[in-house]
Amino acid sequence: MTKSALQIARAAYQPKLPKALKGAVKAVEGAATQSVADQEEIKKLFPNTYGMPIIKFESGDAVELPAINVGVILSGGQAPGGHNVISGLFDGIKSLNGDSKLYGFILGPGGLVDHNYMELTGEIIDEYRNTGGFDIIGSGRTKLEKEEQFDKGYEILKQLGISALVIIGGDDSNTNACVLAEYYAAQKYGVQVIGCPKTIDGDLKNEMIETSFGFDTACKVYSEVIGNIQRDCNSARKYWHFIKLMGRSASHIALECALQVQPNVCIISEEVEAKDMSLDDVVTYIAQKVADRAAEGHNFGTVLIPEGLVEFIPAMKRLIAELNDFLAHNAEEFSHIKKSHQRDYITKKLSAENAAVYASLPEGVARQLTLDRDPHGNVQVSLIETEKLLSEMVATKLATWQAEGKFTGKFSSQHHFFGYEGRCAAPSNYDADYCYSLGYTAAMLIANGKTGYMSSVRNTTAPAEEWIAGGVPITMMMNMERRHGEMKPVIQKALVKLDGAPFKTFASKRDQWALITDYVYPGPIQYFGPTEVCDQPTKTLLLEQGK
Ligand code: FBP
Repeated sequence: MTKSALQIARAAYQPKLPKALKGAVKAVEGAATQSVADQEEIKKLFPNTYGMPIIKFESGDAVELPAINVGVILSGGQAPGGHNVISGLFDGIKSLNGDSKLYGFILGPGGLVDHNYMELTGEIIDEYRNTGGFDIIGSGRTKLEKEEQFDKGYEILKQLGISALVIIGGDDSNTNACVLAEYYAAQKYGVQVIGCPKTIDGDLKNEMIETSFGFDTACKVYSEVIGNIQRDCNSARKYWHFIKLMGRSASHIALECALQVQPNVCIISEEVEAKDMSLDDVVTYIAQKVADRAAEGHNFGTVLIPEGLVEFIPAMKRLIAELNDFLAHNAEEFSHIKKSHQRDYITKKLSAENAAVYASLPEGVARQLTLDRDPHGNVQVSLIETEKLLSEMVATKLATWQAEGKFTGKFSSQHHFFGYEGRCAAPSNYDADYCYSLGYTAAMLIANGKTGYMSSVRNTTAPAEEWIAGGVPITMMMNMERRHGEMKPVIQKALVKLDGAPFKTFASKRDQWALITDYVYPGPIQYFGPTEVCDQPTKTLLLEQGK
């Protein structure tokens, strides 16, 4: 494999670990926990893994432990730092007993079910330390939810002598990890299951999970390129750039990038929903900012749009919910409808209110809403070209205003979608350290016999020495939600809080950023250099922690 100079230098980086993980550890148990909502139902569904205590690791006495075999799965979308979770896990189990072995299941949860695996030796691990991507074993979106899959998985775990499985994934994958942990505990299979919080979207977080890994690096990559676009935009002064940012549900990425680059406009889906805004309200809001800047002689600007926006516009959300339910139950019938008749067919099946909204959508958007779901039943929002939809609608509105004499400027747009560019970036120092610690912590949870836990590393705005490592029962994060037309126990998604410090800071500045040109150009992630340049966490995390 040919390597870049940075790759070679970066391979030698030694991720920082919390002080408590540097030698032998002991697990300190906190009080019993309960789920965030629907306690009775969740307790009934998880009799073996409900109510367990929060775990915190502290320095302890060295104990001789037998060698263990551990399996690891990367699940869902890529996020910078996955390889460091695996190297932390590897180093963790080796620190417990040098004969321990790590097996990786290939291409996500499907690898477990299909018995597709490889042993991850020290040599392989060393090739991937501090690198981006999930290519060490690949990732996939197969949903692990059926007992046949669990049993098929158990066959290979038993064959390889694996007594613990680590699932690195987002909220859906960790929900499945918990269901699997419960099932293996109920069957007394002797296999522990531990989750690790991954997703660039940043929406798997709570009191005990400060952030999901990958969010830090991905936002820094997007902010770098948005900054570059802003400088181009401020040099040519002739384009409005409509920039869609990944984040299929929550707007954390858009908000963090806005805090980093100070764009002219940033839409936050959660606010759109709270204010019950229609698509036309969003378009009018953007068009007004364009008109206001034009009045100052500025016919250029930047607009950040979260990927999941359409699902947060209440009327669209109701439509999508009905479409999800309908398509979940009628997928077979729908697949036989000719493409040219699909729109008519769907319109006839929907309730009157939703049919009217559906009929009003441009052809392309309407079609995208009925395309294949992902295995979790979600609309594939990354396929909806919201940046083009909005800029076209803004252009139409401005043309009307021009005819009425309310707009005298020029409007010319460019479109961008940043998502895949950031998901496999070389992890920032923050993600490199955080991920390594998450993996190492998972090893310690396994050593302490835990199952149904998520690896948790907290206090991460302080120096790594002071980070707090431990575990949090996954059932604690659960509530009941409607999925595929049925009520299911799932981890509650963390959306942008409108009363939280990150949003409030943005809201207090946005009118100023809209009118005057006050762009910030963050530049590329730095891996070597002064700590204030290399080790900064996200603004979101700093603000959430009152820093
Ligand atoms: P995860 O939630 O699995 O981490 O994936 C997040 C994400 O990057 C979203 O931001 C995006 O909508 C989606 O994955 C794209 O999925 P795919 O890689 O399947 O195109």
